[in-house]
Amino acid sequence: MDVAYGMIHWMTACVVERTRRFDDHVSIFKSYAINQYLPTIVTKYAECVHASISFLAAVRGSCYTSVQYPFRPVGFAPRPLFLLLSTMPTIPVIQNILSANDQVALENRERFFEKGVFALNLMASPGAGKTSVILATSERLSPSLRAGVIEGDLASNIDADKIAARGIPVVQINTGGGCHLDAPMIRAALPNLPLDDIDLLFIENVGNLVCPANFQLGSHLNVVVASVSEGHDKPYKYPGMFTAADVVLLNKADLIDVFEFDVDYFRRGLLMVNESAPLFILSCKTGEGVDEWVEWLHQTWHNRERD
Ligand SMILES: Nc1nc2c(ncn2[C@@H]2O[C@H](COP(=O)(O)OP(=O)(O)OP(=O)(O)O)[C@@H](O)[C@H]2O)c(=O)[nH]1
Ligand SMILES: [Mg+2]
Repeated sequence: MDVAYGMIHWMTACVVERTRRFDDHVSIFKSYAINQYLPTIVTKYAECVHASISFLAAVRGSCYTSVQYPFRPVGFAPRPLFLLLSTMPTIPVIQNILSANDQVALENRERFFEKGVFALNLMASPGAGKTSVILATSERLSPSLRAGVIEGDLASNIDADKIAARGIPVVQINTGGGCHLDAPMIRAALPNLPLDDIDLLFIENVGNLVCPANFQLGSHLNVVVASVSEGHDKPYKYPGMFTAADVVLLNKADLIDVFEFDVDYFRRGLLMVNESAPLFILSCKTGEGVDEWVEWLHQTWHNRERD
């Protein structure tokens, strides 16, 4: 009996350990899949993992659950209590949040369609140059394209003031600690912009290379701004963000020599996660490369799908 119990104990431990590794794969897969609009599949996949772990833990009488649950009990617990905890449906809540956000994102997209607005979601690390890109781009836009801006920051109006000083309509969203913008925030900001007088809407997301990529805003184009001073390894370390990009701008090209930035290494990392996003190497400080990016933006605007 002891031997049989020992075998079950050992096998359970092995499977749980494998499942934990499996959980890592779930996390990686989830970050890609959410970007590809597949939260439902991910949820089902993760639910299977959750159910397997719960069952094994129930057999063993201890509390093995996924490390991602904040309420995870540790050590041993009475089996009825554990069974109650292990059956709590946590992951579907994530699905609901994402679907609710995506629903509002669709409404935002409809609003943009009604008003003939083409929206860009600019995402980057803090200080990579999002505001500088907006300023440099809007300066070079053809006079027939009128710009507007939504600024997203944790706090302050600093960026909005810079944009307003150029005479561009702008709304500041302060997330009060939130690490990304979401679709309801954009919906709340839109009535404060003269959408009838805007053709291109720049949405500067909160400086962060992780969260913003997971939340649809209703925009047409994801613009990821990397910068030389962050180092050439960012596409390898933050694949989710670069996977979500429709176009990548490598800013601060004037600092390439100073930082011994390996452009080929950066480009290879980008190609590994995203083969389709064009890369523009530019400097908002010197103006180098900005015209090429703006030319591409004009072409993309002309070829845009009227959805
Ligand atoms: N050398 C150099 N500095 C730049 C360039 N572009 C922007 N900067 C500087 O980088 C700093 C940050 O630029 P921002 O445009 O404010 O960056 P941001 O991404 O909007 O920053 P947050 O909104 O704080 O996340 C500023 O001091 C800019 O002057 C560039 O091409 N070269
Ligand atoms: Mg900024």
